[in-house]
Amino acid sequence: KFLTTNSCAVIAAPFSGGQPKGGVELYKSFFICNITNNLFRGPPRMLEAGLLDMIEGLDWKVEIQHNDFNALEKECKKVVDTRHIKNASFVSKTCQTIHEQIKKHAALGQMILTLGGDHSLGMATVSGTAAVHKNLGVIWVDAHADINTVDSTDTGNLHGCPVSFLTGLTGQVEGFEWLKPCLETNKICFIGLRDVDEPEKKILKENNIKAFSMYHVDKYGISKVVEMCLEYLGKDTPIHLSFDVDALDPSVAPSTGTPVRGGLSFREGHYICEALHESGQLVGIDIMEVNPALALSDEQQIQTINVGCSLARSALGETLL
Ligand code: NNH
Ligand code: MN
Ligand code: MN
Ligand code: MN
Repeated sequence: KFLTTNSCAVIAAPFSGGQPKGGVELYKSFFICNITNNLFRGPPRMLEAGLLDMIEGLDWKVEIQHNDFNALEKECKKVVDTRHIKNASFVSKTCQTIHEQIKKHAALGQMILTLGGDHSLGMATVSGTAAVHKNLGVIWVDAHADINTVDSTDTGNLHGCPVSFLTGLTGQVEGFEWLKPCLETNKICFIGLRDVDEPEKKILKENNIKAFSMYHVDKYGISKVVEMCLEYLGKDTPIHLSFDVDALDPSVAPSTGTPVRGGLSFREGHYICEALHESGQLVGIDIMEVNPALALSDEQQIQTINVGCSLARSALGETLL
C-alpha cells in the first residue's frame, strides 16, 4: 500500500568507513591465500551468489545501483578530521551519495534493498526512505543499539552511531549538514540487542525507546516480539527494516565485524523478515555488515553470504509453502 510499483531497487554499498575492519567494502576481487581465490567483498558477493535472479524469481522487477567509493576514500583521506569520530568526511560523503540514490528510487514507488557495507550506512538508508515515506517507522535488528552520540561513542566508529544521527539525539554534527533528523524516537523498535554500551542504555531509557533484547526474544518468542513492534509502530506506518547480520548468532552468521554470542537463530531472523513482508508495510530493507573477509573458513564465508541473501528473499516475499 506504500509502494506503487513491483520494482525493487538494489543498492550495492561496498563501504567500510564506519568501522575499522576491511572487507565489507571493496568492489574488486582480490586474493586471500588459504581462504579462497577471488574473494569479493560484502555486497558483490551477495550479487555473485545470484541474489538478483532470486529476487526476480519472487516476481520483482530489479534495478541494480552499483557503487565504488575507492576514489572518494582517497579524496577524503586528505581531509583531516578534527573530531574523535573516525573517517567523518568519508562516512558523510558516502552516506550522502547513497541517501540521494535511495530517495530517487523510493520516489518512484520502488522497494529499496541496500546491501552493506557497514551499518553507518543506516544514516543514508533510513533518511533516504524517510524523505519519501512520511511518518516512517524503523525496525532495527542488531546485537547493538547503534545509538551512540558523537560524545558517548567509546570507539569513535560511526557504525555505532547512525540512530543518534537519524533521531537528532546527537545534535547537528559538523560535516553532516545534509542529514537532518528524520526519525522520531517513538518510531523505532530494536530487536536482538545484547551488547549495548552503558551510555546507550541511558539514552534508550531516557528517551523511552522501544527495545527488545535477546532476553525479550526468549521471554515472549519472536512472533510476539514482532507483533508488539508492529502494534507499536502502527498499521498505517511505512516500515524500514535495518538488519545487521550480527543480530544473528555467530553460529548462523560468523563472518561479520563484531559477532556477539547468544543471538537470533536462523529461523528467528528469517521470521522477522517474513512477518514484515506479510505486514505489507515494508518500504526499505538493509542487509548490513556481511563481511566475507573475516571468515575463518570457506564454509563460514559462504554461510554468511547465503544467510544475507536468504534474509533479503524472506523480506521480499519468499514463502516456505
Ligand atoms: N557500540 C559499539 C560502538 O559504538 C559497537 C557497535 N558495533 C556494531 N554495531 N557492530 O552494530 O562502537
Ligand atoms: Mn549495527
Ligand atoms: Mn551490530
Ligand atoms: Mn507476497
